[in-house]
Amino acid sequence: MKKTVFLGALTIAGLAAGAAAAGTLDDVKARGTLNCGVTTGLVGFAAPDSNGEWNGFDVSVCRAVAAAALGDPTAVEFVPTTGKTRFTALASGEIDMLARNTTWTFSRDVDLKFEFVGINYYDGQGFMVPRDLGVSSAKELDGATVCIQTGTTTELNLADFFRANNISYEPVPIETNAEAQQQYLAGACDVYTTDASGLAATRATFENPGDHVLLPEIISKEPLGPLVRHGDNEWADIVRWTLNALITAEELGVTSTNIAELAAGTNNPEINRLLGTEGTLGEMLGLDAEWSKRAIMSGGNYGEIFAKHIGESTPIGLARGLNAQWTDGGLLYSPPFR
Ligand SMILES: N[C@@H](CCC(=O)N[C@@H](CS)C(=O)NCC(=O)O)C(=O)O
Repeated sequence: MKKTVFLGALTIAGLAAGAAAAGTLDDVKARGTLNCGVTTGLVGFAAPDSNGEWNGFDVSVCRAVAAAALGDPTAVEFVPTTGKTRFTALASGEIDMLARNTTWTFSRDVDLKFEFVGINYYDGQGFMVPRDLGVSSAKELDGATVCIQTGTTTELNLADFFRANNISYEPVPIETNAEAQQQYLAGACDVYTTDASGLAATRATFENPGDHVLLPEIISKEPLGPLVRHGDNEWADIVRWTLNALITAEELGVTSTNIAELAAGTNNPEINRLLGTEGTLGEMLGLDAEWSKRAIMSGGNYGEIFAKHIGESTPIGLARGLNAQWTDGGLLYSPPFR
């Protein structure tokens, strides 16, 4: 008897915890804005323009989710976070999602209790040095001072790499990319190490980008993607399938230019399901039929977003590489819209 009462109490406690964690979509709708955690500023990925409007590859994911869930890609409150503050901001409920070059790791998922809903950029950690340092490999960096952002995976990878190669370094800990850039250009560190995409984005803002080289070593896997808290699967589904909609749209050739025409109906059933003219996928998510159409219209499909903000025709100049569609030899592969 006692045992039954005890179990009953536990079940109720469990349900209460579940209820407290759930309901992010309702909160977002009641508020009328999505609180999206981004970086403090990394041009190409997330940074305010001269009008104070946030723009970039990661920002586009926030806008797509706002378009899907609220019907308005501008209904986003961008919350700048550092490598250190991002996880508390998400865990505490200050933000509804984090879209900030954050690496999906075991401990962030299991220990910090976050759910990575997918990968929007397959990256790895690299090194940047001034060209006149005359270094051509990271293995030549014995005794170097290294600017490194605290609270990041890159801090741990750096230690591993130097230890494995029997060389030493002196860390110069910094909190934001702006600070890293300043310290590096002032010569406070010989090397700046972070995600290779972050290095390319940072170098692109230098007065003389050609004076700095990215070394050939990529020392880690940094699968970057948006994340939410554990405990609200319905919300996680919305963020996950919004990202998948952007990826699938590129695979199926749905672009910001032809979407209006395709949304009138096509003879490709998956395009029709994606755009809501066939099936009830939107309803299953607790949204309307046009959720993903709005998400894609907010900034284009994945390929359009990549090309506009960080691609080869931008100063950042990143090749698609691993981030090409699986049909083009890359790793981007959305599960089917069915
Ligand atoms: N992917 C790594 C590193 C992420 C990171 O902090 N990147 C820096 C350098 S690219 C950044 O985004 N800085 C922007 C900022 O300081 O707000 C992680 O998840 O720990």
